[in-house]
Amino acid sequence: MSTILFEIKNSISIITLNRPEKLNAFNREMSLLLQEKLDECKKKEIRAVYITGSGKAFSAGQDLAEVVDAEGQGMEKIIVEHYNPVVTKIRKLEKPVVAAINGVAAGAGANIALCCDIVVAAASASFIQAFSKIGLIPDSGGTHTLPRLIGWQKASALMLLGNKITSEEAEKMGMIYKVFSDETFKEESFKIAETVSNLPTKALAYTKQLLNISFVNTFEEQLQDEDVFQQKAAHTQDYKEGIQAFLEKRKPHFTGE
Ligand code: T3D
Repeated sequence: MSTILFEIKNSISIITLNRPEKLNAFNREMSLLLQEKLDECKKKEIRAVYITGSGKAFSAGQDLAEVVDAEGQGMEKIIVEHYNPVVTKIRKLEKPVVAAINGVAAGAGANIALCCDIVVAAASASFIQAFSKIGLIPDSGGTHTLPRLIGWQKASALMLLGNKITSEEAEKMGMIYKVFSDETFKEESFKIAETVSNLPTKALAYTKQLLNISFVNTFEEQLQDEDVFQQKAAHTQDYKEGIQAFLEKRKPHFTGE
């Protein structure tokens, strides 16, 4: 069985982290395969990405058995070749990425989830910045992403203490978008992917790019960048369709063009 399952349903690529017996902990093979699959999502026909885990976890982060293996990768390779490319590819992908957190998300597993565009979780899921428990610092962009999501103080406490929080707590503090009951989670989380896959893909990509730079830009710089991207959006077919559909009082049919 592959460590990453990949399926395309309509225009949505479904990526499933698939080492359930290890709580979908990342070994080298899984990290590299995830990168490969994220690259495949650049294809024009893909208009949304849905990432989840198989079994009871989303991901327990780095496979800790692999790091003590004498034949395994050193820390430098793990960060530079496994995690940094994954989170960079997700942030740069010009498609919305929905993370559907079905169970525990720990360490790099949590921070990969949190860099996705829309993060939803099952009621029984949980999040842990597990790094401090094993003498590491939070990686996979966590020290950048988490304070921006929930504020410096809460991020600091979660990262230093390494406490497990429930998905409800994560939702309350703004770490994730929504929690669904375990019974409806699969269906509801996938509906979000379906919804975004039918929206104007290019406008969503431009929005994502603006969000990527919004915390480093000054207000004036951001206004200039909004102008640039709005001009681009205004030249898309989907913009024409959006206006036409509004004037004709019908539902728009966006194609991603
Ligand atoms: O060098 C580097 O490490 C650099 C990279 C850093 C990136 C990182 O992600 S560092 C953080 C790594 N992750 C962790 O520290 C989390 C470790 N896991 C846990 O704390 C707990 O397993 C969980 C809180 C995630 C879940 O707890 P629980 O009680 O639901 O499950 P469990 O019984 O602990 O785990 C079930 C099995 O999965 C168990 O195997 P077994 O005994 O049934 O054969 C356990 O050993 C295995 N497992 C869980 N997490 C990992 C793992 N195996 C390898 N690596 C793991 N990360």
